[in-house]
Amino acid sequence: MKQYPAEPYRIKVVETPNMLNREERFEAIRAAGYNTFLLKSQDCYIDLLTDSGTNAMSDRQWAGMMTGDEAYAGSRNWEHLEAIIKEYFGFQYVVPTHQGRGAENILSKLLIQPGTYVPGNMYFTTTRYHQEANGATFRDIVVDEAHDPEIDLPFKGNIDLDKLQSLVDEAGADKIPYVCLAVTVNLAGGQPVAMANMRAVRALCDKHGLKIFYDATRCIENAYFIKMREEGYADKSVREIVREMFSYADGATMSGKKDGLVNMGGFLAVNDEGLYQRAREMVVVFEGMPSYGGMSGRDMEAFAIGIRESCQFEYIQHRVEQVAYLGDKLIAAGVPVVKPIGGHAVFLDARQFLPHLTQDKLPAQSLAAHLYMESGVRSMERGIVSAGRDKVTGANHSPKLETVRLTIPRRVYTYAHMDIAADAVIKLYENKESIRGLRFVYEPPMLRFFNARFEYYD
Ligand code: PLI
Repeated sequence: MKQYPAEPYRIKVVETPNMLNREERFEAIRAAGYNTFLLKSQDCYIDLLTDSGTNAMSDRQWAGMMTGDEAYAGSRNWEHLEAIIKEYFGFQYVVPTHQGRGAENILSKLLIQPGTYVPGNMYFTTTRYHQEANGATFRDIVVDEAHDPEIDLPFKGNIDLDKLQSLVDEAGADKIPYVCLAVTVNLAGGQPVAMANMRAVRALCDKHGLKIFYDATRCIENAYFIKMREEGYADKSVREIVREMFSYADGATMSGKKDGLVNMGGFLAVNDEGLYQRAREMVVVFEGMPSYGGMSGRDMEAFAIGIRESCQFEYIQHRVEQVAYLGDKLIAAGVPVVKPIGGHAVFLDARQFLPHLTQDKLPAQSLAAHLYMESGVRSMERGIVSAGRDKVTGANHSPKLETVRLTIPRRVYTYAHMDIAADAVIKLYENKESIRGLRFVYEPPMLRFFNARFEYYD
């Protein structure tokens, strides 16, 4: 039997959530319009909504927070964070932002002209929003296999070079402000990109004079997969792998709230001095001074320490293997999930889970609501609701992947929590016929999944 690594930490502070009974949970989700985003945190026994900003920080990070220099300008914590980012990622210039989407906003505003195309290895909600809000069309250039939950490949987040070449042929390189390469690919299931693919994308982009910006949000998890799966990397440290990954990029946006092991923070890093100057000018409009960008001094200190901790092998091994533990349990019970299990979450395949519901009945949204009702485990829809509407035609995007994401916060839960979550899903799977479809009663125009409300069909 596979051995899963024990927690490489001791628990020093605990938080006690409410444990609502079934009736109370039914009332809570009804009041939330059957949208798990609108539940109260206190009402969720095991909160697997997201791994974003939900990390438990270490004693060293908390100690670092006490050294927060909250000056309006020139905070020493920024100097620390900037130095760490340059050292670990290898970029020459860094602009801090309050979180990932702050960096996406600045990058998109600076580089995108209306009528252009931004190719990427699958969309992410906020990333695509900023690209499209600035007049670009997003083009999905991830390998086809990423859209198939059944196909089990080690690097399902790879870019399909032929798709990228086709876009260059069709639109022209001058209509592509940059290629967006995400490590890992969140909505494909947390799937990694191989180093060989990054190298090949770089070579193709060099041929056409294209820039590449990484979405570095879960890059440490990606590096761990490279170490474990890609030939030639077993003896390299996670830190060395991270450094090589980013050597193929012109810059990166990062949400520190995931692999940065903090609750808030982000950055935009670039190598082009002119672009950096323009980003510094823009950050003061949207985020704050270039020495804090929306973060407090203490946040920046915790972020600097978090980046270092995230590259420790014992930490990242446990993090990824704990996610695999939950996924392996579900697979063993025959529950349909996206394969292979990715770095940050287990994605239930709602199409197969609820074959009696067509996609317009919002099966993943309904499954997430039911999982909460039955168990107090909060998850998130990642299907048609999250995908939103086409910005030109207004029609729903209909992603092939209709999923519910069980996202594991870092250093927060134990294997026993994973057991409870797995048992709840398995029980639901045994009673799946009783799950009905949902419809919108309130649909916000942008990023609708956050605030939408639903009701059940009779
Ligand atoms: O939530 P932000 O603004 O710090 O980061 C935005 C963001 C960018 N890229 C990727 C791949 C993400 O996953 C991401 C945020 N993800 C969230 C909130 C999530 O729940 O997955």
